[in-house]
Amino acid sequence: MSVQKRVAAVHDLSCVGKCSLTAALPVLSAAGIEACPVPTAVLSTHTGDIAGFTYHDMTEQILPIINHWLSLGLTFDAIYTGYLGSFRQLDIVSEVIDKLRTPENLVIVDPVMADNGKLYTGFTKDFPAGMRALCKKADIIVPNITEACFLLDIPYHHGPYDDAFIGTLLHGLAELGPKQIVLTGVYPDDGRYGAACYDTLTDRIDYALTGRIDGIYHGTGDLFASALTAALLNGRTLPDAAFIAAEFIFESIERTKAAGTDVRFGVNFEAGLSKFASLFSESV
Ligand code: PXL
Repeated sequence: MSVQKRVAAVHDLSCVGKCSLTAALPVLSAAGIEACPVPTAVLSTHTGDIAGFTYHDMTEQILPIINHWLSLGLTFDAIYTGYLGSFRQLDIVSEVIDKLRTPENLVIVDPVMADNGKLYTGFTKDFPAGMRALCKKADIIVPNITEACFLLDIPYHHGPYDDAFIGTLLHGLAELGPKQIVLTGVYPDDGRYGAACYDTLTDRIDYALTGRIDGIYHGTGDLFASALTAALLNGRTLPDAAFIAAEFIFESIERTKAAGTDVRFGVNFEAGLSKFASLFSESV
């Protein structure tokens, strides 16, 4: 048995909605990884299409949490960041990366800020420029198409997306600095949906596609990035990890669509966790 992997997961805690930490922690745990949360904020729900959510900022706690961990001599196999609510948090999380980074560990930045052509509630037009700076520090970034367009300051359009457009986004994002990019929300036609991966070392683009189910399903970007991180830390290649994550999300959406539940409250990924865990049962 190998030494258990440990991840610092820097996201908000939306108590209802199955996104950010409530997605990251169970998915990483199911894959045998110790997931250590750094909550950036505590909300009653996520902010998408839900009025009246509460929001408690946790900015002042972030560096004290990290400093305590460092004083204990803890090390992390990955630093995985998601939803950050302010420019100050972007600066602080950049400092967190500097503090926790080692020559061996992986820095995965999910530049959570937008979807379906629009910035999320509460994000200002200048936020993508700040997020661009954080992406420079990442080994891997996991934007959706809308976030990619905001990061590159190019106009968003609905899909289907051809290879040329996907290639332009992936190459543009690589110029920001990360070594690997996994672009989500990619669909070459109405029947297929998933991600496109670009590895700057091999200069290869690989697609990880499943079937396509119409609709907007909250939290699936966070679930995808969490499953990707879990698979990578279990030694999978980038395209294999992207495919594992794409299939995990597709099956979660399929289940949710069949159940007919309110999609604002997230997808049923929990029923897929034991299958997901079984993919890694030999490596943990
Ligand atoms: O799923 C991304 C996300 C994360 N955290 C919060 C959000 C959203 C998307 O709306 O509101 C608080």
